[in-house]
Amino acid sequence: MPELISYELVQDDALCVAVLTVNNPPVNALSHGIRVGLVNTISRFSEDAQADIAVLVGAGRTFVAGADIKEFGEPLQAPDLEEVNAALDGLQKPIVCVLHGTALGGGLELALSCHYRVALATSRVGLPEVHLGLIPGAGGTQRLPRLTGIAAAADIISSGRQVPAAEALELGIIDEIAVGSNPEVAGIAFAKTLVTEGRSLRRTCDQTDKIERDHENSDLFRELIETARRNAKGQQSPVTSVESVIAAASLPFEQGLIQERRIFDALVETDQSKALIHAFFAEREVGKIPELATGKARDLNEAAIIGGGTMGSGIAMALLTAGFKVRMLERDQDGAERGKTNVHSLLDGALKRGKINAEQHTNLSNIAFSVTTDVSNLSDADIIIEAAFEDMDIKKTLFRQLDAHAKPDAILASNTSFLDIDEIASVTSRPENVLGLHFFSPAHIMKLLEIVVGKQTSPDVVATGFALAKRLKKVGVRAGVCDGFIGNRILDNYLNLVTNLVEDGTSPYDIDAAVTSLGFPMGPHQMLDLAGLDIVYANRRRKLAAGWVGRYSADYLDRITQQERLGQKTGRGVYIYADGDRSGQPDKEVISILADIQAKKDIAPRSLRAEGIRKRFMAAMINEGARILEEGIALRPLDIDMTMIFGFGFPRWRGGPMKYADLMGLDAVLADIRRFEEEDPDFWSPAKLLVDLAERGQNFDSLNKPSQTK
Ligand code: T1G
Repeated sequence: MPELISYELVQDDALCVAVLTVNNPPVNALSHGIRVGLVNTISRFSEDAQADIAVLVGAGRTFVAGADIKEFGEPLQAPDLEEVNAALDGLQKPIVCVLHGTALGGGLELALSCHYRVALATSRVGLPEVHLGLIPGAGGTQRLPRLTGIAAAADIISSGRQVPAAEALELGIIDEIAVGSNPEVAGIAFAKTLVTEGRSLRRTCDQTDKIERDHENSDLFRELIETARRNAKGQQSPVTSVESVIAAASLPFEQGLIQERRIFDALVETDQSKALIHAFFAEREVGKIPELATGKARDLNEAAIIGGGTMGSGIAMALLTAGFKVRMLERDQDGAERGKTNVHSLLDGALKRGKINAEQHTNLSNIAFSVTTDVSNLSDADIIIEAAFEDMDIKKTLFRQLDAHAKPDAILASNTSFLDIDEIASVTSRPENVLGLHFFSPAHIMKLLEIVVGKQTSPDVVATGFALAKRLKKVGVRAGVCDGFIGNRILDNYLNLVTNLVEDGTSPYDIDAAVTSLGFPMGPHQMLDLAGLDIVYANRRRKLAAGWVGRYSADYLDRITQQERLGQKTGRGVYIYADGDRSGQPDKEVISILADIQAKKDIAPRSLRAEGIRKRFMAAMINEGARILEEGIALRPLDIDMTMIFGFGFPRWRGGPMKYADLMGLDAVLADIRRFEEEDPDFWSPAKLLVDLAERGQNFDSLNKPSQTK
């Protein structure tokens, strides 16, 4: 087993350089063994009379990318990272750190404790601990502001963003951008320059001119806190991270470290941090599905899209920017022109925002993308994604045609948001090559991609779906076949709840306010107005025609929709949208429509307070999620969490509905549902899985077993 930290003396002319290399693939995470190795090799360098100067580098694709998150929640084994950094601070000989790849979190903190920092041109640095509900816990909030000043440090730490090398140089985080791509060579070259120029130790903790400059700037501090609070949208650690940075301007270094560690230790215990760490690992685990054990992803280069409407053009855009050649089929010339215009306007927007350059814009618009009305022109496509009207007969007709013209191993996918993939596959000669690829609008922006696996879909095709998601930089989630798969099924369920609560007397505007207070970007009625009330109206009509079971209480939405008030696109829906105002104002007419309906149905309106709305809203999602798990539509609870976070605005710092349930305690969730069941037994029967887990004292996370495909 290679050494975790290697120590090698390199003689370069008169200079003897100790090269310390961190070797812990894949990202050189600072596990306990690495921390022990670092303390030992730092002390070895200190005592090695031969070594004039040291260079610290990471082996493999990146310098240290942070503490080992897998160790969180375990008892901390000494030395902790701050002890390693203190050992660096204690050195009497200079040490240079070379950054490459992504030097993040504890990795950057380690580098900040070295005397000098050199970065390869393509490297990026950052302190992303807030994405885990934490703050830097090994001096980052005290050392970074000493190099950059308070404002830049607050921005970098509270946003958790990655800083490109050029900006890091400008801010004073690094001293030089190295030429070439070999960290050790770059480090030795820089070390030689240091010695030639007679530059010696330069401890970061001793650099105080920038924090002294900011010392009394209370206006700046207030503004930094307010900015962090506004951007955090209810998450705690971005705000406390700024408080820790600001403390660097007034506290001596050692006291600043103590305060930082106190804040860090408190945050580790919070539900927000547990939820965010869950989301971090779930986002990587969700792509590990059983089919990968046998399935082999096919090469995809040429894609075809059926339909040039909003979804079809969004999917085409996602494929084009991921390097695919894309041919769009529309039924006639007008449709083809419309589809072409839609895609070209998306490309123009990307050019305007600097996402693509002029050359890419020309190539994508005129070479990579084309439209046709002749289905025989799709015979070269490796994958064909149908994004036509949501009608089963239309889809079946299309899939018969595609099956007749597509090449034998072409994959045929439907972007349907709820229709039965098995029924669609049944009209083709290749059901093993058929699956659902459910994109979310706007398809070139939303990260969620539900990969709907039919009874006969082959493992190769499933594996190809996940490889496509990765290539599109989306989060692929495996879903079984049912009405609405995972996300829309949960959405349907909580919209049902919402319309029940509104008809029973809770204002739609109170519902939205309560839901946004949970951390959602918008409430259900704001979301309906954005999507278009006609979309869900059609869905309700379809379900009523199919024999909807349960209480129907969306009359108020039907009445609004039937008045052609479809939401933002018509300037009026549940809310009124004055010109250009996308936030919307409550509409008295909606309240009178509700009063009229309640009078007609002899309902004595009973309004819920915010807490009652929040509890019901979350419990509905958890209960339907448990049913989706019971039926095997979702593989694991984490798949449901990823779906709701990446497709439906569930706040990441709550971890998704199933993690939220675990943090609440399944007993408490079940008690809520039993109470609600007394009010409305129709809607609130608790899922059997939830009851079983609660009775066994287990939680949903116990079902997130490590993937079968390591
Ligand atoms: N600890 C443990 N495992 C990690 C890890 C980490 N910090 N980072 C990545 N992995 C695993 C990951 O789970 C996956 O495992 C594999 O490495 C490849 O990752 C004291 C307390 C570095 C940008 O938050 O942002 O330092 O699935 O698929 O797309 O103040 O990983 O293969 O089994 O993401 O190339 C701060 C988190 C920690 C960085 C690479 N650092 N990592 O992205 O690969 S807290 C972070 C990332 C901290 C200090 C505090 C990304 C990446 P598997 P990947 P990638």
